[in-house]
Amino acid sequence: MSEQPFRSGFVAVIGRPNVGKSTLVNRFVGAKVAIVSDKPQTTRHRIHAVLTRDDAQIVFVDTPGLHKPRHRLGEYMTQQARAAIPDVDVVLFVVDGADGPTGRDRWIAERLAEAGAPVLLVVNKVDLVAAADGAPEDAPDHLAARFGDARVAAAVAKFEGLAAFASVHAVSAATGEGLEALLEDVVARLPEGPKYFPDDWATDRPEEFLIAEFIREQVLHNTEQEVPHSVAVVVDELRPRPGRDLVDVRATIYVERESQKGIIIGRGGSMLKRIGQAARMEIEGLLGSQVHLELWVKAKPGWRDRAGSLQELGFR
Ligand SMILES: Nc1nc2c(ncn2[C@@H]2O[C@H](COP(=O)(O)OP(=O)(O)OP(=O)(O)O)[C@@H](O)[C@H]2O)c(=O)[nH]1
Ligand SMILES: [Mg+2]
Repeated sequence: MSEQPFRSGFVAVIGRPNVGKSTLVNRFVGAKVAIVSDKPQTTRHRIHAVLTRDDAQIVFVDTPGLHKPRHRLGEYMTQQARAAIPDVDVVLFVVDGADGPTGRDRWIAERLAEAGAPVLLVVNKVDLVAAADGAPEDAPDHLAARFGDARVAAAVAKFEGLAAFASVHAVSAATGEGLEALLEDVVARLPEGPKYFPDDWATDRPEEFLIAEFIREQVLHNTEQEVPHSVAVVVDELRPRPGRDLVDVRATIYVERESQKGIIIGRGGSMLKRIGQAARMEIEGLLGSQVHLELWVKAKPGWRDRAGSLQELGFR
């Protein structure tokens, strides 16, 4: 009996903002490696998320959504995403099955045509597609035969022609539907190779990064319009208390304008309290200990367009 080879490699997860890339990556690795929100442009950095199995190690590279940058931060984000495309073994092009294809989807599909690696079309949010009202549109026979649900087949049909994809999948990162088949397709395309990361690693990012992101996620969930996009979070201190199951975390929430400080703090500090409580629960889950979280709010005027400020806030 011949032994199965161990496969390993890098899988870039690419798409426009808000299509569900980070949700998908978290689901695959079974941990919260990347924060998620219903606001576009949630992810700002490239994040490696590692899934280790007996027969394979898959390193998913979550990326910021590709969009048209309006400031230096946006340029950094799209550069992070584009730089992930060369040198990977597989590209997952994630689209929102319930919305599109948009001009941005077409633009990305064209760019991906030049990727050296096979590009898999991942039509996400099929739970929303299947639940839609109205009569489904017609889909080509090969898709109608493969996808039991006529609405899902019609959604896939809209995207299938954007490029010459190596394969096509309809999934829901929210419910898990279609993810097993997608994962097996990905693993089969990886070369034989070593383990790049230890077995118990979920991400290459340090605890400070995840903690800052968990705090920013709560800001995203609790604020609207320009405020969520104007926020950056830096962990200033992470210190276990000697002899106790307690970690002190001090972090600063940066905003772009003095007026935004009031929004984050809220009446009588109520908003900051809500953000802090929710973030603390997540951080306690991550660290596996009790956490004392101290949050500060500071204005750093126009930081999204200033090279120096971006550097200070970790966008290097
Ligand atoms: N119904 C449904 N919602 C989903 C699914 N996948 C993601 N979402 C939601 O879509 C929104 C965006 O998800 P994210 O994972 O943050 O999307 P993203 O592509 O990483 O977004 P950016 O980081 O901004 O590029 C969130 O509200 C998710 O809960 C899905 O399969 N079904
Ligand atoms: Mg994301």
